[in-house]
Amino acid sequence: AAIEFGLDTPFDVEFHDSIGSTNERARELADEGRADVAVVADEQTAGRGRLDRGWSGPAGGVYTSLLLRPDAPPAHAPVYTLAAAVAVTRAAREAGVDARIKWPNDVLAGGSGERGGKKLCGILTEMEGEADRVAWLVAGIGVNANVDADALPEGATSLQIERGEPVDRGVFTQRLLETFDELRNDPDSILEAWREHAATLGQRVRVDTPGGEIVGEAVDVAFPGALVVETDDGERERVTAGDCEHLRP
Ligand code: BT5
Repeated sequence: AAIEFGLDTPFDVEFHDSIGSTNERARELADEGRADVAVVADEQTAGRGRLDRGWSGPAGGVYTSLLLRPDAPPAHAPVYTLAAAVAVTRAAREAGVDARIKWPNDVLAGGSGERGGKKLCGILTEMEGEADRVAWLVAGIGVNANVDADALPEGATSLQIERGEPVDRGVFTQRLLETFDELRNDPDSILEAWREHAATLGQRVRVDTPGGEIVGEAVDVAFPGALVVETDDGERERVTAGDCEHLRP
């Protein structure tokens, strides 16, 4: 079922009923020299997560990849993941769903509210740099929208499950794109909004980083997207990448 867009969006929207991966399509468009395109699909058959993991893409989702050409150094790429998480969270909240952000790239809802709930959305940001500048950047956003629990992996939820009825995906996607567009050139607002909606801050966390495991309390987020963790010996560490688990206190 096509997603109906009623209004103009800040991006050129390319809609697909079914596609392998919207991130792959956005890369092709990058090679063609395009910018500010949102590839949107109803179903994804070969969706990708981070670290060679997969992403289930049953029909009824909102799978979108935003192709950007920001005037920024490659090191700033993580801030676009934060912006995408904020945009999804705001659009989900406007649809009546109590969504929260889990560092670095998830949006959660429902479940056991205390630790943030189940996975509603995952984000995969990819880019290519040219010397000290981003050539193109793709923010890939997978939202379980009008999808039933039996089409999703364990630990996942959807907007439909949380609301008890389907969401208007046109309105949802429109709001997501608008919010992302408002935030994308304003890192201070991105960080501020991220803190406001974070599930991770204040939690005891274990982060698996390329350099080893870090355990402590997540106390802040820092530009361009690091999690600041206070370890048990009182040190503050900035974690730039890794998988994060919310632990019971
Ligand atoms: C992510 O990876 O969460 C990033 C997912 C990005 C998907 C979007 S869809 C549009 C664009 N095009 C793409 O091809 N990709 C992007 P990661 O943090 O590695 O989490 C992946 C894990 O989430 C999997 O190993 C599963 O455990 C779980 N998972 C898979 N599908 C899911 C779903 N639909 N809902 C919730 N969890 C899921």
